[in-house]
Amino acid sequence: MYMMKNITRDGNPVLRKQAAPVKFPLSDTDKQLAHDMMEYLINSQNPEFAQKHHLRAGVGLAAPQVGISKQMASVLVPNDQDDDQDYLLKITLINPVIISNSVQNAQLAEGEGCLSVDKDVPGYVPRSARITIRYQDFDGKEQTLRVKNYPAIVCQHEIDHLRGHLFYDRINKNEPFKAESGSTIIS
Ligand code: 4LI
Ligand code: NI
Repeated sequence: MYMMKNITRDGNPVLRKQAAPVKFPLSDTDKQLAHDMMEYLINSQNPEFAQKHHLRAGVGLAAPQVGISKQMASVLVPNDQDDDQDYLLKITLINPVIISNSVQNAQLAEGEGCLSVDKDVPGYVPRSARITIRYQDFDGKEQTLRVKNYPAIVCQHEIDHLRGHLFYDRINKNEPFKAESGSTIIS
């Protein structure tokens, strides 16, 4: 089970590397990795568990964030309501590629946080409002996923991790809260 001590922090070179493609059939180690990343997200979103074990809550976790430079990331976006079982998006992306982006951008009103970045970096992180992702499932089968708004932002943040990018790379240094006209601000 992953804990905060297992999460790599900004400054660790693994976070700046392009991650390697995952090979199929999945090894038992890779299956375990997928399971453990999703488990971290579930645990981190459980208020009692998270408080007891000092887990920082997350909706996405990429393999480089647990020190493994492979193209695998888990996303667990809860529903707006507090239905504990129901998720807006629960997925493990393997070898994901964004194959199309909307022209329209979107950003989180409160900026982005990252389990690997301990300091707050204020500012909008402009991303595509809608994306189409090609990825492989656990069986190695190619899948296509279309997502928009918050889940799309989370997926882009996680895929960035697989390319060695961190969210603050995308914040406008001079005008951190400048939004492109017509872009969506998600709150
Ligand atoms: C508790 C239980 C306010 C500040 C609002 C918390 C269950 C920030 C937002 C959560 C912000 C859950 C989140 C991300 C932001 C901010 C991630 C709380 C966990 C909100 C997820 C990857 C960016 C994702 C919306 C600096 C660790 N997550 N908030 N950004 N939530 N969470 N990101 N932004 N301002 N980061 O952080 O998992 S994409 Cl679900
Ligand atoms: Ni992150």
